[in-house]
Parts: sequence; structure tokens; C-alpha cells
Amino acid sequence: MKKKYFFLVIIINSIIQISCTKTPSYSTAPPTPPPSNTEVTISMFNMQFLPDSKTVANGTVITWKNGDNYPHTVTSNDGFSFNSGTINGLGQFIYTATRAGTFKYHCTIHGMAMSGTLIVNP
Ligand SMILES: [Cu+2]
Repeated sequence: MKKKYFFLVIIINSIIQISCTKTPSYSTAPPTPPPSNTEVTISMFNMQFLPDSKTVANGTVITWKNGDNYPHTVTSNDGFSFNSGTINGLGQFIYTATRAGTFKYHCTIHGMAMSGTLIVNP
């Protein structure tokens, strides 16, 4: 019995990969990532602001958290930049810095003995 051997011809389909090594072109500049430090917290504890001096970038959201079980305020000494009104015990006040400058502030309930400084960089 005669065997026929058929050799299979394997056809290799070459796949040409076109690698895209070019960076995509933007019609406009890619968006600038937001600043990393956009939120900070200042504690109110034992009639003190902690830290009592804080430097932030303009646009930063600052949260003062009252860690005491009695009220405080966060009131800028200039009388107009920010004023929390009464922050009840364990309450908080949120302010977004919109203007560069050095802002001294205090608690109107406990007076200048409870004061702090917020420095807003441009
Ligand atoms: Cu106070």
C-alpha cells in the first residue's frame, strides 16, 4: 500500500504591525493638572488654632474644624475677608482662598488670645 505523504505547506500570514510611536497631536495644549495642595484643614482645639499659622496657594479650600465641644468663630481681623459666624462645638467652617495676602484672624468669642494667621500665596 502506497502512502502518500502530503506535506502541508504552512502559509504564514505576516501581520505587519504598524507601531504608533508618535505622540498624539493636540489641537490645543493638554490641560494643566490642578495644583496638588488644594485642601487643608486647621483644627480648633483647647481654644487654639492648630497650626496657628498656615500658608496656602490661592484657590485652596481651607476647613477649620472645631474639636472643642463649645463654639468658636474664624473671623479675619480686617473685618471683611472672612467670618464664619458661630461654629458650634464639633462643627466646621469652609473657606476658599480667593485673594493673596496675609490674613490674621481670631475667634470673636475668645478674643485675640485665640488667633491665627492665614498666608495666601498668589
Ligand atoms: Cu473661640
